Amino acid sequence: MSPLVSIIMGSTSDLPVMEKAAAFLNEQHIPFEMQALSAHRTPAEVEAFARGAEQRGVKVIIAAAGMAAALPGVIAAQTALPVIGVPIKGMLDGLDALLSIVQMPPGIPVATVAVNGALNAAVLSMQMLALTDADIATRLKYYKSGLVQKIVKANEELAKVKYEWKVDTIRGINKE
Ligand code: RP5
Repeated sequence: MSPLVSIIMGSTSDLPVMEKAAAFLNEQHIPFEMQALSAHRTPAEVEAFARGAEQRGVKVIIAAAGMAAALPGVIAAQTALPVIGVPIKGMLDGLDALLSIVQMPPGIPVATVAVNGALNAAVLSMQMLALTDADIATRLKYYKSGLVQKIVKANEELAKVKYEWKVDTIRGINKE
């Protein structure tokens, strides 16, 4: 089984955040790999990874880093695969990593998710894979319909909350 998604992180200190991406891909039965590589500490290994990923069958790269987060951009500069960047909250509430990852020069995009947005990175990678894989597309539809059910349930719970001045509404319309 060769990995379709590659999760790369700058350090194992990023793992508590990136575990959410791994758990989601695992639940969705999407083969993935996970390794630590650093644009600053292991530049040669980052280059070898980025240049070889497509040939190994990887379709999407999720790259996470904190602080002066060069990793996603450096990978994107060396592959035609889509790269999803996850800014890790370390210093400065993650703003340093967010800006480092999102502010890429024209021609070398990194699809940047929220600070610590590992789950969304994994969902976005699934959406990319679903474009060309019917089984993954079916599982993605099921996952998305689960999100609808979550809000349906939330509204059932909120309907039970009673206040003297609370008017019962359905989607912003007064219930008769
Ligand atoms: C970044 O520096 C890593 O992605 C990590 O978020 C941060 C700190 O790394 P460690 O000093 O914990 O290894 O490159």
